[in-house]
Amino acid sequence: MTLLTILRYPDPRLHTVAKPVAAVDARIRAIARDMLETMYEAQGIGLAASQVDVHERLVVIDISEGHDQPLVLINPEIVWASPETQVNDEGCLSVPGVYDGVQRASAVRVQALDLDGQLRTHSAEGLLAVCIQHEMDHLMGKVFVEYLSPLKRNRIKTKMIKQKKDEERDAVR
Ligand code: GNR
Ligand code: NI
Repeated sequence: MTLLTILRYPDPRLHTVAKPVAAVDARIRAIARDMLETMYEAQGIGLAASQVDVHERLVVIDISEGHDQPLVLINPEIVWASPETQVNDEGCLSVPGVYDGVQRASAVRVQALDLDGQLRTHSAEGLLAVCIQHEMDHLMGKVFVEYLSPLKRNRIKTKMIKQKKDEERDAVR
């Protein structure tokens, strides 16, 4: 069992654009497994490889209560998005303690390889649709706070830097 370190905003590495996964092999399966463990431990519903400093197009999601419906999306592409949009409060493991509204497509259809390298299509609405779009933004180097106003974003940045300093001070005490 390997827990990975989740990068925290405003770490510049979060803005790296991920490359496609070249082959669904043992290395990718191991990263996906570690990402799922890391996501469950952090009590998140999704995690993009970018957040653990792996810049390949891979995300894991599980919106189930029982943590028993893991979804691994490799080289995901949104092939359809509803014209209808919805504003939902979002949070992010890379921006702990911050929640704010983001407008996104209400429903999406996404094509992705699974852990067997099979191309599959998933239709999603509600929280799953939100999560898929949030994770795919990470792969493009985008964090949800970038949808907020510059004022809010700067306040968040300051809060995150202060949080980190406080933690570092606690760690040496
Ligand atoms: O755990 C998470 N919860 C969440 C809630 C609303 C909208 C999106 C998310 S994703 C987030 C985990 C995360 O940071 N994934 O990148
Ligand atoms: Ni996130």
